[in-house]
Amino acid sequence: QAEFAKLRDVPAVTLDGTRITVLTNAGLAVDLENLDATGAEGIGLFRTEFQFMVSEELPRLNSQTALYTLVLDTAGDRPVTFRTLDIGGDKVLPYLETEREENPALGRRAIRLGLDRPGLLRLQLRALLTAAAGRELRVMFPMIATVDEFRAARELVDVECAWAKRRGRALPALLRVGAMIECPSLLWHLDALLPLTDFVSVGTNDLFQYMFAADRTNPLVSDRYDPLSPPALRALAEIQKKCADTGTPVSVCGELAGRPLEAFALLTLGFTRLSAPAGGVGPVKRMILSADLTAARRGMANLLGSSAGSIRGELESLARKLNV
Ligand code: PYR
Repeated sequence: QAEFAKLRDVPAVTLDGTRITVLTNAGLAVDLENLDATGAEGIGLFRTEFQFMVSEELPRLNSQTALYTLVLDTAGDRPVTFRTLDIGGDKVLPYLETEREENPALGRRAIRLGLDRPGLLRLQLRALLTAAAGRELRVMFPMIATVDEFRAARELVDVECAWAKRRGRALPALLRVGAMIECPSLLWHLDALLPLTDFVSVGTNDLFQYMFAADRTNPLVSDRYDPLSPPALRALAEIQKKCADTGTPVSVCGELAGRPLEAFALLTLGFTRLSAPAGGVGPVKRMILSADLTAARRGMANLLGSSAGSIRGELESLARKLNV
């Protein structure tokens, strides 16, 4: 821990000079102390559903606005990306009437619920716009499976902006709207999606759950497939390349980004923005400071061609050989 504290204010630059942005994930006011404690450069994923999950009733506009204001005040110049409500499916709220679903991970979660109940999503967007008046607002939508869903969600942002304008309210000085990439369907529609987004963030937990068709809450199957495998890493490489080609800022905010070996793999694929759980920020930063990506990329290119189900061992050897 003392070692990581020393790294707090050290910029995350690889040995061969690539600047990496290390952000952290948060969801409640108590998580905000992790920003200063870890030296994370901002919040890459603020999970707004946590406030809803710890409330006895639907948080009112005022309390949503108060939380988002506190988050932005605390973060100061550091960017914060708010993810709109990711509830439904297994995350049920007792005060919100929802239907029982046989297969909740594939059910009406997240943006699906938000689009079916636009009043709920609009209230949240109103709170975000109010909290961010005069400053930067970054908002992203979870579980987008089609370009139309993103378009519809983005339209609600426009509707709320128009509403605020009509009332003479100050709007954010800068508004960026993004999509989470966690449904595999988007991999074959990035050419259509990316021009509509200001940024994207890859939610690797869900993306791999859906790619491998393995429920990540079911211990019988959750560890059966390794994210450090050619199909998973090739999917990520494809996303990174399409984003680079279109100049779309991209980050990775799944658990993967917080584990040094996995984060090393992400860097070799070209990702430069990672949002890690607070405990992962120090270890990932230490890895970054010791990594030579030029050498690592050559090794990774070979591993991606492997027919193995997991290349974890090979990647460990590569990291060891390069003293990462
Ligand atoms: C995911 O990885 O699926 C997240 O939602 C972070």
